[in-house]
Amino acid sequence: MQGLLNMEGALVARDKVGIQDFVLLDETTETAFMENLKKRFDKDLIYTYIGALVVSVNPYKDLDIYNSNQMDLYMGVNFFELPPHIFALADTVYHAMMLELNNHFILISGESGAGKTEASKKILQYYAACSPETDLLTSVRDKMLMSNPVLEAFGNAKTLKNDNSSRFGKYMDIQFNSEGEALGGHILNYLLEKSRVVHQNHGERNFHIFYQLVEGGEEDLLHQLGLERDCLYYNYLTQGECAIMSSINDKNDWKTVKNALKVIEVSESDRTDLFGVVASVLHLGNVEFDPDSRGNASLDNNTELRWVSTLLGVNAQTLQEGLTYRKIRAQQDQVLSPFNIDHAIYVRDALAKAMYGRTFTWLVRQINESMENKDDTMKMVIGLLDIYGFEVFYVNSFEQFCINYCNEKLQQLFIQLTLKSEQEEYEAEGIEWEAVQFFNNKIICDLVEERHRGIISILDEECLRPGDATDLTFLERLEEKMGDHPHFVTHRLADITTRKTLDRGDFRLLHYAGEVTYCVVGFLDKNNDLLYKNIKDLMGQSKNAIVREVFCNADADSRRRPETVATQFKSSLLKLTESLLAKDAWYVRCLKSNESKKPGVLDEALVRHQVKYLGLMEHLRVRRAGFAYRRRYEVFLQRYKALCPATWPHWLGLPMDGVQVLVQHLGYMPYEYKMGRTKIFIRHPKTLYATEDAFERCKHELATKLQGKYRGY
Ligand code: AD9
Ligand code: MG
Repeated sequence: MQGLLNMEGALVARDKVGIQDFVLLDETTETAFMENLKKRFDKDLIYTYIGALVVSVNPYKDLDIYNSNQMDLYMGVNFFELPPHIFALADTVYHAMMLELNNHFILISGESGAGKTEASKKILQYYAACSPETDLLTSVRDKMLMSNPVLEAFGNAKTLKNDNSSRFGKYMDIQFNSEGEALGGHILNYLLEKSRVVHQNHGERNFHIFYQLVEGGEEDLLHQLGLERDCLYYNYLTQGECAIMSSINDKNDWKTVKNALKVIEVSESDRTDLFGVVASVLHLGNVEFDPDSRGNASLDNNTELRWVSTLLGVNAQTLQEGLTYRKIRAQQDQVLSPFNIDHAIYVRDALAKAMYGRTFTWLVRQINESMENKDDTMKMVIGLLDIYGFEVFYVNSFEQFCINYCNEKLQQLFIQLTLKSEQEEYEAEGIEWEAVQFFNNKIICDLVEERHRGIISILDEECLRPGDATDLTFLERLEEKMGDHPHFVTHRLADITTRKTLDRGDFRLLHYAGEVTYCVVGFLDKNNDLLYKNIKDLMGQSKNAIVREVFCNADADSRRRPETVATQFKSSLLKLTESLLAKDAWYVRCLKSNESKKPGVLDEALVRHQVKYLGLMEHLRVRRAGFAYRRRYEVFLQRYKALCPATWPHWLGLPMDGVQVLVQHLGYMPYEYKMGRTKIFIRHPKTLYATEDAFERCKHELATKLQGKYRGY
């Protein structure tokens, strides 16, 4: 499958619509690559292959290529027989799984707004469409599909890069039995960007669900939740100054989400509690503190606070105390230590973030329970990885640091697997080959994650250090320990290395995908993610079942200091990588066509940059430097045996010997090919073109002869 193209299609198509597989380009230059990509994009052909890898360019317009006819067209058809498509990949992975009876995963990568989530939805839809129509399978299928609108409502938001940006990472296993029927699914979620609940940058929104509820919620529901039908009324919804967006239909989306929650079997009472949490967060955001005579935070008879206490079923007085005082044990007595206003706001926001973040995890658990494969016949999985893409904003904080670190890890995985698998195949087949130089981003992964020396370790040390640790002391530690690292820059070195100045509170990382300047403000707090015990205890007694559950369970062992956010994230990525390495990998590389989300516009400089950092040229060179094509002897012989009298119509010896006779007859020069243990390896596509042309002529002659024969009858 990974080898031969349907040459007929490719040759005919060559000039009109560009080449369907970059491996077939005459030259492997970036210019040739870009020309081909653009030629195809201008014809709305957004998919092109590099061997079995799918390159996808975001068209920013709806193309009629995902309908059920198209799905039918691609089902069970050889990868290269039809024009490149995400369905062709989905189908091929499925058939590889059925043939080899093993586990696979599809890694979808690309920067924010490149089309990863859309691609992953298309793949899921394809598998859903493949599955037979029995009651059980239909119900599992619907749940898998409906998990998307729910998770997107709670986990996606408008950012400057993408109106529907994933603010959490998602890995989904689709589980199949040995008959190839999809029996269930399981989702792992990674680090939700909780800070968005309480703060959004200009031009960005909070998570979709808040606007959906306020805009679309039924009158009596809003009444019950004490909400106004006005997004502008809520502090947590208006900081980005774009609560209402013409490109997003919150009212309609609300209906979809409500229906989807029913499909994934969230009970009526859980739905009530869930909306209760969403509404409580909105009310909390409107809780404002007044200074008392000493300038400390006070809250008297606050309506919003009363709503929070009603919706969560917690004592209003205790909640008020929790937001304005801290109880400190001094010898035998308890002393109340009042908060100043900033501190009270900090505690309020911490509660809102914790409540929302934990509820999101609860929701993923619900979805998993509903998609669980109850019948114990699961044999194989296809995993879909759709994680937040690399992002660079004007101001980048802890969240971008985590997101971009995650993208470094995925790039590292891609490098390991593509190089590894290629080398392994040559080794297994006993073929010598010439290695292609890659930029190996391991050095950046190490810079971030190395034990005791990486940025995360230094951050953790500062978080744990008693006394005067601040974001700035963290930056000083970084400067001490990383000062001369080639991918790390601070203001002291900025002028020399990049000739760009940096503020005192910034550091810059030279990521594989470009340089990003991070502002350290908030790093320690966000990494610690602390919530006072009295607030946690209060939430653990909530009458809202979801809140009670998520605050009781999560902190069962409250004596141990919880792992920091970055360390938890690092461990979860490590676990993910390990689990992926045990599966067969397939890739979709998504490219963002332009920054302004315009349909049909391809910004060449922007796309060229992505092609570069995603390593697409190197991948292409690896596919060709070695050998562009490889095919099992049996298959090669079967296709071309008519070209040689000694192999036509039957070759009775070993397929390998037959291929040797055949290629000698065709005049292949020794440097053009190599004979492996089970496959023939052909160095350059041109050799294959010539063979394919000869095959075409031969077919034509045969057909003419046959026609003549029939005419003679
Ligand atoms: V992020 O890292 O989550 O911020 P993604 O997931 O890479 O990002 P997404 O799939 O959400 O990007 O795509 C962004 C937008 O581009 C979508 O909302 C669509 O409007 C548009 N898009 C992406 N892919 C396609 C497509 N195949 N056809 C049409 C598309 N529009
Ligand atoms: Mg996404």
